[in-house]
Amino acid sequence: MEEEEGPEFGKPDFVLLDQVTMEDFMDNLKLRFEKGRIYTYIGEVVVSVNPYRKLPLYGPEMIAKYQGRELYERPPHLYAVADAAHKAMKRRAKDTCIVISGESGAGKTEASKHIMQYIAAITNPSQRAEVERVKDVLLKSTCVLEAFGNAHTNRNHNSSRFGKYMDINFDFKGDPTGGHIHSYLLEKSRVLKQHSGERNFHSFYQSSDSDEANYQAVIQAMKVIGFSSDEMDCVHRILAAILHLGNIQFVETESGLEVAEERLVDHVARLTATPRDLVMRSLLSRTVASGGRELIEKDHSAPEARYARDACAKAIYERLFGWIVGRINEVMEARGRDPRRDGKDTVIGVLDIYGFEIFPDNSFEQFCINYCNEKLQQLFIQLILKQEQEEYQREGITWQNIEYFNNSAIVELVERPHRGVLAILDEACASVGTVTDRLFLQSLDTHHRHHPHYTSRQLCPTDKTMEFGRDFRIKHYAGDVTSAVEGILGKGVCSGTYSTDLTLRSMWPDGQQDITEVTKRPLTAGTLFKNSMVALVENLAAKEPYYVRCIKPNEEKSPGHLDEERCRHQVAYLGLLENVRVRRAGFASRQPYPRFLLRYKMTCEYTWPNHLLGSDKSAVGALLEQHGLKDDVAFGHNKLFIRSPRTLVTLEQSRARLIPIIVLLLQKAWRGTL
Ligand code: AOV
Ligand code: MG
Repeated sequence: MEEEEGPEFGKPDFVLLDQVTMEDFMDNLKLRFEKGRIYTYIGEVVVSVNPYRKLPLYGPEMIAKYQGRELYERPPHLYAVADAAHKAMKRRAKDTCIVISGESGAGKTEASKHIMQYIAAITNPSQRAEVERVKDVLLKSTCVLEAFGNAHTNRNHNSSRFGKYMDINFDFKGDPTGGHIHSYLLEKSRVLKQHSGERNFHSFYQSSDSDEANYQAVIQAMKVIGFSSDEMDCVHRILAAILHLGNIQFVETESGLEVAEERLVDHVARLTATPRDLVMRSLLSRTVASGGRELIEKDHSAPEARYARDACAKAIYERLFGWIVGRINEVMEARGRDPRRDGKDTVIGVLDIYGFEIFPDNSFEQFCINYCNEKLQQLFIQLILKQEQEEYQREGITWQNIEYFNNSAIVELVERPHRGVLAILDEACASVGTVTDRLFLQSLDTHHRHHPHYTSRQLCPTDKTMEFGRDFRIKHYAGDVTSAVEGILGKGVCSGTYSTDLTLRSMWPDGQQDITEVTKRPLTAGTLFKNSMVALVENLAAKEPYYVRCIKPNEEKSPGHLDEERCRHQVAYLGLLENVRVRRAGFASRQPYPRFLLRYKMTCEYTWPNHLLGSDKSAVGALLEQHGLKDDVAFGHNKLFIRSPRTLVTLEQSRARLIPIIVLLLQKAWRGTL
């Protein structure tokens, strides 16, 4: 590896380990981490450890080092993977995707930003204005979406509370011409309440001016994207309206339920440009279908009114977020597309989701977030196995099965039709009123009493970490998560279609509620989420995938400290050892001839410093002949396939022995003593 660090920095690829044990893996990870080498490969997969400190690894100079290089020419880096994805797309007109995974706080969002910056930096050498514009929007969208969709949690001070998949479209020159963002289930309950030590979405602090610097950055970014001042004004009014809404309390009086401080309703009405009595009515009553044909108003009890208030605040924020995503998409859609080439674009997808997380209290949203991570882990397993299998088959190698922890049972537990947790939830939601939270839990217990990944207090009475009639637990691949069923069945109706503000009204494109809206059985949030996950996985599976596997080094967000126990756990559940084993099962390594020569040419007199053997392939042949290693390899068209890790180890050792000698020789040569 040119410019590569010597052996004191450990192995740049875990495939080069002498043996694949957890100990060896951890030793290498730790050694590299301590030396500021936070990236290490497993083949083409990047393992990344969050350093929690600024490292001199990014920026224009670094980008220049990676641009157009092959993966192994430089020390492992996100840039190399971004370049590989871009190159593959450009050379072979193939859609690619970069899937970034890891638990909350592991560094996914930071990684996705570095990747986007890299792609922006290496494209559009001819400075076409429309491409520059697309790049600006792509980069600035991150800042805006983080303001509205990220929050300080106990696990991460800038935690993504939504899943984000961004497609970047490229023209035949490899320049970005547009993009599209899919967002997945925003954790909207955060608008109402946060765990102790956590915060609401950043946007609320920014709009009330307690976070001036970021506020300016967001406003600036929104301007660049093309939000009008009316639109930005509307956004701020909505944020203020939500804050007022949250403060509304109810009192029971002789004449019925009333709002304690009516001026708060006035504020909400004014800020949302909605008739005051409509706001009042939607808090104090709801529309229900009577006899199937007529709509009637039914008064709320105090808890119902509080529920309506909360549901309304959540719904408004969710709509606001969705609308912002939609506006960004409109802008990216419209720019730079050449209509003559429509449909011929290629795409790089970048996936940055919310990471696996366990809180003391987990709600429906954590359930969805963790199911999402489970689904992506399943995809990783399938693709890694599938890809390897295909490559080996092309080379006529018999596939040796590697034992994996297969998480499909957990995915099934959640999404299986008719009896999966989500299907049971759908059933229960369809009959809210007759089915209670408790009955829902009982139904889960009945269906899954023997499932190895499901339990509850009812099924395990001695386990005091769960509460009777309240909790169920799913044993996820990454850890056990206990969720409470309280309120899981509820649904709220709230609408901005009565607003006279056009921006606000456009957030409710589905229009006014009619009798069919009230009576029909809507898709539940769970089913919608499941459908979006299934579509996401299908989309990713159709692309050539690149992976970034992020590891969180410690719980304290402390720079430079690597908690071995925590890391070991992540290495285990991410299946990284198995990844290395699969990679080595048939052929430990495959490398294009030039790359192989770069790394090992100093170990052979015929190839150092340069060979005269015609092709790189024959030079590699001569090198291996000299080492007596030729029997252990297969010569592909472009790549050398190496069977046993020992061969690589031998070469590595020989290289390590020679480096100091070569350095010495070079030093002597420079000093003129040679
Ligand atoms: P996440 O995206 O994986 O969590 P982030 O990317 O937000 O995690 O990283 C968390 C924090 O770790 C960042 O705000 C930085 O302070 C620090 N960090 C991460 N990567 C780096 C890096 N390469 N260099 C320096 N600091 C870094 V979540 O969104 O919670 O799943 O839902
Ligand atoms: Mg994130």
